[in-house]
Amino acid sequence: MYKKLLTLCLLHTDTHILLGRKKRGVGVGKWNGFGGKVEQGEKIEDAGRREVLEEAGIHLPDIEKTGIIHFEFEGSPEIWEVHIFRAKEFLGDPTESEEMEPKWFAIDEIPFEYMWQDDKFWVPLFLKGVKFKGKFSFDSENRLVSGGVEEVIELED
Ligand code: 8OG
Repeated sequence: MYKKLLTLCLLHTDTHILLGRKKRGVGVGKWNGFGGKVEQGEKIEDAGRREVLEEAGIHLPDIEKTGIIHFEFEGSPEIWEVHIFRAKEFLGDPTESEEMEPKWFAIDEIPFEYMWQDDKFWVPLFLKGVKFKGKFSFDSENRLVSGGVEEVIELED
């Protein structure tokens, strides 16, 4: 098994979260937070900030790690380790990029049916403000097969 490190950042106000509709690549058409692969030698947190700047034109002075989720895909030797961050402060207005079309969603109108299938299990913990860890498995057609998340006290870097 080989581990691929990724980030996912969700901007969050008291009433809304910022999502982007993916315009290309893995998960095209789905609403998601902003993120991607951590580059060689890059700090995970810096990778998250970089992706939000590239994909939505927003600068994040401070982000907080809230979750780590492992994803397995049937037939693939890779485990994707996604580090999930919350940002409550941000500079700039969301701007469409080649990768993402950003939009604010009210917290009670999050479009779970147009998001990755595991999101409905962990986004409520994210919104509750607790830290969490999880693991999900997908089949070869990208359907969720099993998995879950649990609240934790601490997360490693
Ligand atoms: O570089 P690229 O955009 O392809 O990276 C994939 C992004 O999708 C990255 O931010 C991590 C994120 N991501 C997964 N799996 C899942 C998932 O199951 N749910 C959500 N919300 N995001 C995911 O790789």
